[in-house]
Amino acid sequence: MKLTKVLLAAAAATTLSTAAVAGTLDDVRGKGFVQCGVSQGLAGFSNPDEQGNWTGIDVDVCRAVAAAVLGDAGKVKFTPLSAKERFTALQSGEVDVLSRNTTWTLVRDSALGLNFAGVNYYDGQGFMVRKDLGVKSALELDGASVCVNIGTTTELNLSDYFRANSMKFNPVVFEKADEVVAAYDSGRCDVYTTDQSGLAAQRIKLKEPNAHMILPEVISKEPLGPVVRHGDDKWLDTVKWTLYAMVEAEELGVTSKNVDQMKGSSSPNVRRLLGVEGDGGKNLGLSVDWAYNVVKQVGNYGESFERHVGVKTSLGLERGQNALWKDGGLQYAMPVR
Ligand SMILES: N[C@@H](CCC(=O)N[C@@H](CS)C(=O)NCC(=O)O)C(=O)O
Repeated sequence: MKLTKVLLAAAAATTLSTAAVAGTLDDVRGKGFVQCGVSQGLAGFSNPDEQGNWTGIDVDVCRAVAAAVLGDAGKVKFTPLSAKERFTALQSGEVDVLSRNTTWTLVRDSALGLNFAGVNYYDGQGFMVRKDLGVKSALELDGASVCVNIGTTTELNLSDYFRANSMKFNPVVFEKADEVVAAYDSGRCDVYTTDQSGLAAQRIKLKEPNAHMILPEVISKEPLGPVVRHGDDKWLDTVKWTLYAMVEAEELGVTSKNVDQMKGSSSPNVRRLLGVEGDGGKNLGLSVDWAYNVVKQVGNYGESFERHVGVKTSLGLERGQNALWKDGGLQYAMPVR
């Protein structure tokens, strides 16, 4: 009897919470902005300047969603979240979307009640050490102390990797990324481990970036992407197709600079993407120029990548796995038709 009551209460709670968050697309339209969960500051991904203006490829995903839904990429509010806080903030409805270098895993995509809308950066976990440690491979790290963020896949992969290679390590864990970096920089640990893009971003903050090196081993797959709540298919579609629109635009050669001329293109794919032909916007419950607004205001995927993390930025990352599929990479948009 008691158990039945508990189960009924749980079922009611689930129904209620699903109902409360079932219409994020409508909620966002109603309030006039997207509440976007981001990191507490990770260069190239989501980083505030002194005036509190956020930039980065994860920020661009939220700006692109605002452009698609509201016609204005500026209509985004940001909630900085630690790795540990991020999923609760999304589950509770504090944010509409989480766009925060978050790895797509089975547990997060199922048991946590969340859906990943795609991958905006394919990454993998690596290790950084001081050059004067004299180590050339991660396999020489037996007995090392390792600085790591709590609540991340990084922690789990770290322990898998050492166990699989019969090595021991001493974890030095913190909730805030800045604490992890400061601890590593002050010599409290021999090794700093996180996603490779994170190593590139955090290295800039070290007192002597050139005194450190990234070891060759990449020990995991870290497909990073935006996340929404289960039970909200329209919103999932919105975020998913916004990402695809950015990738498709790059593939079709549509950029923020030429998007107006491209509206006059004779290519059926370009015309459909930009709403000159077809019902793409209508089918998503968006305006006819949803993808035009994304490209015009935020840019295509390649533009966003080069602006924030590419070879000309302080992170200096190559496209690598994040090149378009036709250039040997993994970025591939489903057909916009
Ligand atoms: N991709 C991993 C790691 C994500 C993560 O939180 N990494 C740290 C270290 S780079 C971070 O983003 N810190 C930035 C912050 O907390 O502001 C995951 O999803 O668990």
